[in-house]
Amino acid sequence: MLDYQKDFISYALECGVLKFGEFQLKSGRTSPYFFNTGLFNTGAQLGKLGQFYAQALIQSGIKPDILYGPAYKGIPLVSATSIAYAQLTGGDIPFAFNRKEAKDHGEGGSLVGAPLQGKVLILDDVITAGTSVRESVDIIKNAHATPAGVLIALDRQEKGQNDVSAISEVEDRFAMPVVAIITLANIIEYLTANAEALNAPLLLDAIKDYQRLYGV
Ligand code: OMP
Repeated sequence: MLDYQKDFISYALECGVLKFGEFQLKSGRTSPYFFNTGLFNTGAQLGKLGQFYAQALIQSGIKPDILYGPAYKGIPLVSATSIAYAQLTGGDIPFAFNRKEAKDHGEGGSLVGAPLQGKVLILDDVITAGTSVRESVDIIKNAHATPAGVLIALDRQEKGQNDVSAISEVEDRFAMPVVAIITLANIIEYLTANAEALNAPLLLDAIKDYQRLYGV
């Protein structure tokens, strides 16, 4: 695990973004942990979140022409990441996002920001079963641009609709990479290394039980 990944897990714990307990997921699964990026909800926290996304983008080697954030949660993500990327590298990547409802006056349309063209990197929060990526791919293709990858905060490393991982399903179906700042394996490594401080043995048992059911 790289230093920025370790720092990201510490920061997520500090901000209450990574929580342990019993959580009902969008997929209907009951999970012993939950990662809520919406709780990075102050200026300083969003600024730091953008830096973590920008570091993962640099680490991935992907060179997108534009960042795309699906409404609503993707909007602060593309904004914060593009600012952090410019600060870290001096590079300036345009960004765009969609409206949930198309506007029929003024500039019209459902896309806001830079023109959606060239290689588009989708920014999202978490992939569990992979349902939300499909909609973004459709929007990008309808704009005659090319989906070039997905950058997320956490890969939960779970099965998608079949027995393979949701991430591999997305990668195979859309022929593009999915890159995460951290994976569940990183969280397990972190808990194992900080076992005493975090009362981790019980958490690790619950996570391993969950992995036996849904993990890949
Ligand atoms: P899929 O669309 O099934 O991949 O689920 C991803 C969505 O689930 C995210 O965009 C979140 O709305 C939500 N989610 C989290 O934010 N954090 C988690 O740890 C788990 C989920 C989830 O419900 O699976």
